Amino acid sequence: SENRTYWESELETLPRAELEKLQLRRLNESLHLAARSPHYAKCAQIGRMLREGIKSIEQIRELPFTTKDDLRQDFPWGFLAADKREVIRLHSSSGTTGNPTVVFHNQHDLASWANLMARSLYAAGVRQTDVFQNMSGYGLFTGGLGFQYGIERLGCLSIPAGAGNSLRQIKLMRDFGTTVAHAIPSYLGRLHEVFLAEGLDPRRDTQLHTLVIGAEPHTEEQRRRIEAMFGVKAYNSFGLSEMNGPGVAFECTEQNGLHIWEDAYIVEIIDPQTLEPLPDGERGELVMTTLDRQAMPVIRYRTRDLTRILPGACPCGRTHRRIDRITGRSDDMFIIKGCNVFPMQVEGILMKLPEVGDNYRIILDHLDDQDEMIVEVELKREWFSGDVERLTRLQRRIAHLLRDEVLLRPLVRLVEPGSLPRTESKAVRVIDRRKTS
Ligand code: ADP
Ligand code: K
Ligand code: ZN
Repeated sequence: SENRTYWESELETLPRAELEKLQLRRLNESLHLAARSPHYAKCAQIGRMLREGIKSIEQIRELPFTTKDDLRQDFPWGFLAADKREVIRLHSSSGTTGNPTVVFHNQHDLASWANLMARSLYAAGVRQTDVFQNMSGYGLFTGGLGFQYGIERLGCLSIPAGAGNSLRQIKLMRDFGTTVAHAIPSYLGRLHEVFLAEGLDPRRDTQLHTLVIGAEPHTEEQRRRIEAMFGVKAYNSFGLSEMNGPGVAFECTEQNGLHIWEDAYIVEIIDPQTLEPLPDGERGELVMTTLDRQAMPVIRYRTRDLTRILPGACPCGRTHRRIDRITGRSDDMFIIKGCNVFPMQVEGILMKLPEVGDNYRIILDHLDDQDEMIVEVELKREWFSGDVERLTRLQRRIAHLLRDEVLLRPLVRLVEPGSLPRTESKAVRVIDRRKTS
């Protein structure tokens, strides 16, 4: 019924010991299935483990990792563990950089994914009575269909709006009384500008109460801004195509980390250099194993996403552990003048400043014989005025705050709102021009 706390109370609140028993049983099944694929059939460790039996979850550490390169090399059929006739959908990365990757699903897999998605949304307070507008791109990108089937499984009225076309988004929202919407965080600043340009205030002129934001890294500061702009609660949604897509980990209404669904995945955090496991609380690379996927199980996948397991229980009563928001990918760190910098460090500083708007980018360039980090910052309309002295003071202050954070003084350029390029898909925050010159 409408007022229950959990989508699946028993599974979501399973005592840890039982949850681990379930994981062990499912790991066994997943390894059996995986061994049918050409890629894992070659894996001697899996073969041995299946012969000798698995006694504890920790034994997973004896198995090799799977990387994005493995998926690329064995593209397209190498990871398929089922008869082709049984497969009913694939999602594939665009492959604009390097070879593409592909993930296959059968009936069971898609039902399981839709259920995880419904469970996630339910935990964030979404109910059957909500009108849900999905402003994510459809097609091969998993944010479209992944959400769509979850919304329908939950029973909301779904509006598959797709990405972009802000005027149409706003019209749909107002015509049908949208109460929940899903979008990437970098798009929402743009959407808000269009609301204002139309003389509308989303806090007053829509019925939105919840936004689901994800698919790209963002800071707590950016979340709070989005909540203030739209007058809603915004919940962090994490997923990746290799592990289905959205519905892997999700914030509950406590907003204190993302429950990662451990009946469907085994979660490890490793040191990305030594590859050794890290204890709860320590930040490292997230490694995941599918437990409820048949057509294409993936074992110990190195996501490259950096996070940590949050110690302690969540007041909501769910026993599935929580990960902290993703602070970046091990491969999006850049090094300039010997300093290691993550784009989210820059965002964290910028979004705390009330003068700063919602878009920025970092350019790495080779100027006058040395490498420079240039931070272009869009200001809020009311701040972008002709008062040069005031702007110069602000520019110095930003450079100073950034230097304290990243230990390198960047060149700061203050630009007009709306002047930086925008994408309808994930934001491009860093442009490295050093290699081409
Ligand atoms: P692509 O790799 O083509 O971008 P995916 O949808 O598979 O397509 O992207 C998954 C990646 O997106 C994750 O590995 C992670 O880096 C990022 N991501 C997804 N959700 C979040 C989130 N809530 N916070 C931070 N990063 C996220
Ligand atoms: K409904
Ligand atoms: Zn919780």
